[in-house]
Amino acid sequence: MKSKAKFHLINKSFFSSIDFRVSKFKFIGASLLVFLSLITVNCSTPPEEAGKPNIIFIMTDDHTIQAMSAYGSVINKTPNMDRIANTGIRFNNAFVTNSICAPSRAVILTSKFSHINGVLDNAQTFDGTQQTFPKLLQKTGYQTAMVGKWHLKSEPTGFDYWNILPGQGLYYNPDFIEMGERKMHEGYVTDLTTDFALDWLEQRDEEKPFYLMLHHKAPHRNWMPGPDHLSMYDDEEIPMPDNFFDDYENRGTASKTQEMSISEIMFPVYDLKLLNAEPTNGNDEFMLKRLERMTPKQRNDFENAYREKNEAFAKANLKGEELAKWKYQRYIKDYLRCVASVDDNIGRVLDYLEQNGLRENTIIVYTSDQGFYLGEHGWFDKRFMYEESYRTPLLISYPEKVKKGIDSDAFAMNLDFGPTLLDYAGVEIPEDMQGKSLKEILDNNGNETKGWRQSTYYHYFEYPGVHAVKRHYGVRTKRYKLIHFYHDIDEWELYDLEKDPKEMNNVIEDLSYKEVKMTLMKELKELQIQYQDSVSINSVTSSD
Ligand code: SGN
Ligand code: CA
Repeated sequence: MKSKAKFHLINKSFFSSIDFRVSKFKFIGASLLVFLSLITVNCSTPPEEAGKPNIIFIMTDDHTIQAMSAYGSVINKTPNMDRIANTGIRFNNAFVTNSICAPSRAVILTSKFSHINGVLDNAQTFDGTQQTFPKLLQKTGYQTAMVGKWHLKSEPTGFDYWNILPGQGLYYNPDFIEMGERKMHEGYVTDLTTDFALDWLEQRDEEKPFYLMLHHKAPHRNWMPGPDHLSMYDDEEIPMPDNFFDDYENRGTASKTQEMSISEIMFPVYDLKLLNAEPTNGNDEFMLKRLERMTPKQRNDFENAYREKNEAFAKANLKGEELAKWKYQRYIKDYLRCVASVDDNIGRVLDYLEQNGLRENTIIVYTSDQGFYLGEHGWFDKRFMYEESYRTPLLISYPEKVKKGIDSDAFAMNLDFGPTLLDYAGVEIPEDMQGKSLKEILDNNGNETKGWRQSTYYHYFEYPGVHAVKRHYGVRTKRYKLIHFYHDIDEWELYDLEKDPKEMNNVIEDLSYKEVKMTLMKELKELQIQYQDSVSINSVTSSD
């Protein structure tokens, strides 16, 4: 207003200087505009204009690509996960470095292999003072939150807000620890985790970009379905993998001595929901305690859902293969029911983003802490470097910058998540991070860029331990996989994934693969040097 008045006061006698004054006014006006727009950028420009995307990192526990329609599942549909895939990229070859929960989480946070970040197995405590990518995002102005399963024993660091499940967490009426304070919440864990994440989004500072880690407990063992999915799949028979009755011929000792067999290892009450069976061990007792923790309605609905089916099972008196098939159906249906609840809740998050105009400028990552066996080789659980548990789902959507509905065969690793998100946030990627930013693959519409990695390295440590999977490390290329099982054995396995995608035939002794074997041994050593995994370099050298 003031400058406008001043402009009208310009006297004719100053005519000669009008041009100068007008341009001066223009200059002042323009400066004012620049100043005002700068203020606007600082105060109310949505993050997209400030160039920083919002990020939601959604991770499930033990969800595998065989149970995702985006990956061609023949056993279920996950329409909301498809919404992420259809608005972004699907990685066809995403792998973990150590297929187990806490280690995988530590790898993701640090972008460093387990032998460097210190979490080799589920028993170790994460050193939260070390560098993590959420800390780096927080330092550059992101508001950060971590909601759901954490499992790293130490308290989360690098988050403005955290609300986590203690340990593995419970499916019904779980405790959560919110910023150090432990409280029980009534409800189903997948719904509650989503509620807390949406509550945090709702109260966030809209002037700043956000980074949210939304970590579901589901579909982890013991696969307790939520109230909305208790009778889903009741009238269906889920197809079984054709190698369910694997006899492990042509494989090594590790496959024969594992304890992950659906037909042999599952506990009657805890895993199979034979709720009136005699408890056989601590897990079964634990399951009965979990029922007591439910509200009368929750318990009633849960018990009713299994009653008739369990009565029919008791009458049938199944034995041998028929019993194994029944166990598979019970297991897979409960697993898929848990997945269905995750999928519904992902839908709630996507709806929230859409309704609040946040979808375009929010990067959504969907992944799991590792893959899982859904009856392949007769197994449940993970740990092995075999395909089903070595792979992990990876979908990334970023409608504003990433082409929709594409896929990529490039080798991605969970080690890459941190560098990728830092890259998108415009934060320098620290040199000691061992992963690579996937942004260059996304920018290249999913096509491999020059010099992109052609092999991945793996190392699993939790042995002796639950499920008895022996320690091993290995290398995978596009066509082959070489694994060394060590510690209390010294056995090598080699698979030709093109001829034998289900890894049923170890060709390590086959002379026609001699050269392949030599090349892979060399590659393995190089990767161990690159990733500084010194313990195993020695063991490779000694058994070479
Ligand atoms: C528990 C489960 C195992 C599972 C580990 C690790 N047993 O010990 O089946 O492999 O967790 O899972 S249970 O009887 O307690 O359910 S992880 O995903 O956390 O690594
Ligand atoms: Ca897991």
